[in-house]
Amino acid sequence: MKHFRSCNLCEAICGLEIEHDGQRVRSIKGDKNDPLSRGHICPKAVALKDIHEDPDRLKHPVRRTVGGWEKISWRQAFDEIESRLQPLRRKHGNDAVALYLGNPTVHSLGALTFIGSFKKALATKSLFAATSVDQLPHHFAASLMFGHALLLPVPDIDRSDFILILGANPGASNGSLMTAPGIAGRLEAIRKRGGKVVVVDPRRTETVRLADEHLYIRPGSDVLFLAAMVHVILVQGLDRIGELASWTVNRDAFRDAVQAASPAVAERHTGVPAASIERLAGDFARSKSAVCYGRMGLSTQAHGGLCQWLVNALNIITGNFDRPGGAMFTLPAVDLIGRKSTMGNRGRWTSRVRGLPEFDGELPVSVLAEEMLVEGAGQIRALITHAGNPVLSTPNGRKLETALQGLDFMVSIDIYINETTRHADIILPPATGLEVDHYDLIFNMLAIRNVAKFSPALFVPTADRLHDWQILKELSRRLTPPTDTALGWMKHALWRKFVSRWTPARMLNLGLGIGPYGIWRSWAKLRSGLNLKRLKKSVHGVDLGALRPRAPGILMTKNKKIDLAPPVFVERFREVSSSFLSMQNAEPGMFRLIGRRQLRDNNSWMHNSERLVKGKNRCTVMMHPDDAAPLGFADQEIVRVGSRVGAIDLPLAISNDVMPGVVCIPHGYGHNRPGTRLATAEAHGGESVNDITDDQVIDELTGNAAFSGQWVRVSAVPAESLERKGI
Ligand SMILES: Nc1nc2c(c(=O)[nH]1)N[C@H]1C(S)=C(S)[C@@H](COP(=O)(O)OP(=O)(O)OC[C@H]3O[C@@H](n4cnc5c(=O)[nH]c(N)nc54)[C@H](O)[C@@H]3O)O[C@H]1N2
Ligand SMILES: Nc1nc2c(c(=O)[nH]1)N[C@H]1C(S)=C(S)[C@@H](COP(=O)(O)OP(=O)(O)OC[C@H]3O[C@@H](n4cnc5c(=O)[nH]c(N)nc54)[C@H](O)[C@@H]3O)O[C@H]1N2
Ligand code: SF4
Ligand SMILES: [Mo]
Repeated sequence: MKHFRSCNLCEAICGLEIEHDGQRVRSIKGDKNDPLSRGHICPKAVALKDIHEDPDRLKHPVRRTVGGWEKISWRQAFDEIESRLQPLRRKHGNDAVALYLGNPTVHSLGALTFIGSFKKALATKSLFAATSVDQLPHHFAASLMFGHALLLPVPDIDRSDFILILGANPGASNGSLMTAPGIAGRLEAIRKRGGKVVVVDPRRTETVRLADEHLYIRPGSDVLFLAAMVHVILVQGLDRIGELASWTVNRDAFRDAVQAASPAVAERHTGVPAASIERLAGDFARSKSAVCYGRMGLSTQAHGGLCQWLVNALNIITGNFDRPGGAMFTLPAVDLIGRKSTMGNRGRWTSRVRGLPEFDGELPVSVLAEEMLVEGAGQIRALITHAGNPVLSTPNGRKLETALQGLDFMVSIDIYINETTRHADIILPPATGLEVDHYDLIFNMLAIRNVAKFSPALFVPTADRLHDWQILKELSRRLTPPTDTALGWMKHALWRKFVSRWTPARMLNLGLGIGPYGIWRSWAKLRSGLNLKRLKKSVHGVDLGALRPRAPGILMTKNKKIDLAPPVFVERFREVSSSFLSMQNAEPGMFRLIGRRQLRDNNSWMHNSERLVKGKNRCTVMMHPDDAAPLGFADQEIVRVGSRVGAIDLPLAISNDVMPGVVCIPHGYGHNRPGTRLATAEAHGGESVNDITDDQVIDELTGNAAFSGQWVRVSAVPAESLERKGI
């Protein structure tokens, strides 16, 4: 039998064609009829089968006891959570219970439809997410420039003649904040139609192999490169803002802000030759259409916020914003952007210990550990994690690990006992993967074409299993703060009457129905518009067309205009440009650290699939031969990489593909810590790079973790420690 669905493991949402016999998966292939992915998949898709069959995956709640994990019933689990958390909240306040939302949360329809009410029930200001180790600067820039954190422009690569890629490696990651399955073919198509693909990256990546040109850049210095690009364009009069002019404000202030950022200044700090910057700026501005795209490597660095501001600005001043071939907004079938601007959602409260401001309700996860460890009023005493593994994925993971051990209570909603959840008192495992209905609420909003697809569950979980939304709903019900006001009572009654009957399918049906293509949109649409029933009929998904210009109507700033120079950015840029750190005085043995996503990894959690981890050890330190030689290092030798917060020992991979002065280590490894229950992953342990990334090193503007460009020291491993490890 054949089953069609989309893969929800990464942002590419590839269409899958699954052969099965009702019990087991026989094969997983790309669905050629999926309007977006047209048959593309990557090796991870097949691992959906492995996750489904994984004996280490949890299927029932477990409780940690001195004697080990014990199976408990859902009832027992919910009772215990309620009886532990409610008194704690009464005594210490709601903020004493923190919530951390990990990456798969945004890949789950069930979680997304019920996480909002769960957050409301918890009513905590101690809210954290993978956002602040990831795309926070994009939201920050979108909020200040366009009026809403979710107004994220997507590169319209299928119609572009020039793509400038900074700090992204879609060749391995399959794209991010740009849902574009089969990226290699799309980049090739740009080149075939006479266009150009340029990559700026401290490493010669998989994407570089698909590009016309690659420029090395010193990690963390992109802000000056981007500023020099716009500087050249403005000084040489190459800007052609065109009709955008009538709804873009503060253009003079923007011009003033980048006035001093000449290519010569940029060269000194970035290592990119001034002549290359000038040439590139000219090519970009003169191209029929062009788009600048900057992702992880650009966001998780000390100036991530400024970088995303300048990326948007570069697209705007060259007239490549909201027009085909440039950076465009989608018109998704379910539109999650409400009518309320998020512009003021910043700094309404601050973290207790370091005083970092919230953004859109979240605090930077870099402060999570200290908020648990530093004693006093307002201290975090309990934690709920949802689909996250912050011990491996947030900076200074060891410190967080220590902090977790000191908590009064911890709950994890997760499918594995891993490096984080092993510290939980109770783990609640939801159905996942092939067992759930799916519709991509988030990534359809970020896709390079407007598409929609519903994936029904392939295997129905047994009656004793729960979905994430059922777990969240029950927790919300039990953890809603007691109320004694009439309004509160009414709300509660309404909840019981209506909300308790909601399911993800009903919510999706409503979202589709009132959405831009929906059945409830107009009388005419009653016949042809979308609702869930109609969407289900198109098993491969529906194509809703290419992206269309949406401004100025879509803008949510007060004056409905784009702010090219929000004062927050201008001021920060002034500070940064006068105090920029260069690499020139690096001592021998000191390097700038960067990360590395690899095709067969998925952050920290898919290493339990033998098919993905087999083969050569991938958790290595990449170093240029010119750096290795004077230090006397040989290829494959185990070296120690250390920072203020810790040290890890890993094999060296000497390679010409990394820039001199830089070392490159993947994240998401480190599974050989005691106490996990991941057979395969443990064997392929590696070390966690976040044992050495510093929680104090952040983008001061946005609070995002600054993984890229942190200083580390690489040295030989003392002989006695090698012996201890049996190496
Ligand atoms: N040094 C460094 N650190 C990084 C990064 C980097 O590039 N370098 N990248 C950062 C980025 S971009 C991200 S997004 C974060 C990711 O950080 P996290 O989201 O904290 O970590 P993941 O590894 O994605 O862990 C996902 C967890 O979800 C569980 N899970 C999987 N499927 C389901 C499900 O259906 N339901 C539930 N409830 N749980 C599920 C898994 O078992 C796992 O525990 O890491 C960040 N950390
Ligand atoms: N196979 C695989 N795919 C994934 C994931 C995965 O773990 N594995 N994770 C998913 C997730 S959660 C995300 S967020 C996306 C992320 O997807 P991408 O945004 O493509 O992220 P990366 O692949 O980490 O690529 C970041 C690039 O930035 C470069 N870089 C590092 N520092 C700097 C710098 O200072 N300046 C510049 N210019 N470049 C720099 C790195 O060398 C690297 O090539 O991938 C998703 N897809
Ligand atoms: S690229 Fe992403 S969505 Fe596509 S098959 Fe691979 S993991 Fe799944
Ligand atoms: Mo991410």
